Amino acid sequence: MKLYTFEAAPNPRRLGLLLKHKGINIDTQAVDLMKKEQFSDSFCAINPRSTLPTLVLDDGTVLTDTIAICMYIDSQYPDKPLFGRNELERAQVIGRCHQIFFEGFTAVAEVLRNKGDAFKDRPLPGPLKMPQLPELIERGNLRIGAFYEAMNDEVAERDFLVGNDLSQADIDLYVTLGFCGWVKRQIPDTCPALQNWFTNMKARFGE
Ligand SMILES: N[C@@H](CCC(=O)N[C@@H](CS)C(=O)NCC(=O)O)C(=O)O
Repeated sequence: MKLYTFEAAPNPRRLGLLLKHKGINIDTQAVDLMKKEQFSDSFCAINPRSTLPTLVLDDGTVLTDTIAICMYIDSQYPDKPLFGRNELERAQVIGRCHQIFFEGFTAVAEVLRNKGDAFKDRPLPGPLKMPQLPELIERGNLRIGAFYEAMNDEVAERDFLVGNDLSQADIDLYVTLGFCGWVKRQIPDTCPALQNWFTNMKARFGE
């Protein structure tokens, strides 16, 4: 198995925290997104979508979506499971991960990638060239606000999003809240439960 990643980026971080939690070391090669190495011929030959993380299995199969990679590794290293302890919890974890990605993660990306030269012609990850749409920044910020409120309700009365233990859903929420900082958003004081949850999660990961 070989992992291509760039630790600082948020999708790679979702996987990185899974690996850290489980204490797994995988043969890893860094692909520097700051240097746009994801568009190099050598990496495009591995993953034409030019995104990270990318996992290549020993039989040559390539996985290019974070959730799929996390699920696969979790199944191969079943200690400290992060996708639930039964089928229902598994479905709930995947549901929450999908919600967090769609409602939170893509909202931040909308704000981040629709302005500035760093993402000029690249408002979406990958090789597709498109114009930035600055109108989406305001909407993205509104979506982030709604996401904070929704997640505050979720963690108001429990420590973990699913069941009684840490899951990938918690990791994804933690990473997404950190990603909000990239667009200068902080968890507002109207969401004290979420602030508290984030502080606890930060301590758990020693960050
Ligand atoms: N579908 C992929 C998307 C992953 C993704 O967007 N990764 C970002 C880093 S956080 C990336 O590789 N961006 C490359 C780019 O912006 O060109 C997934 O869910 O893992």
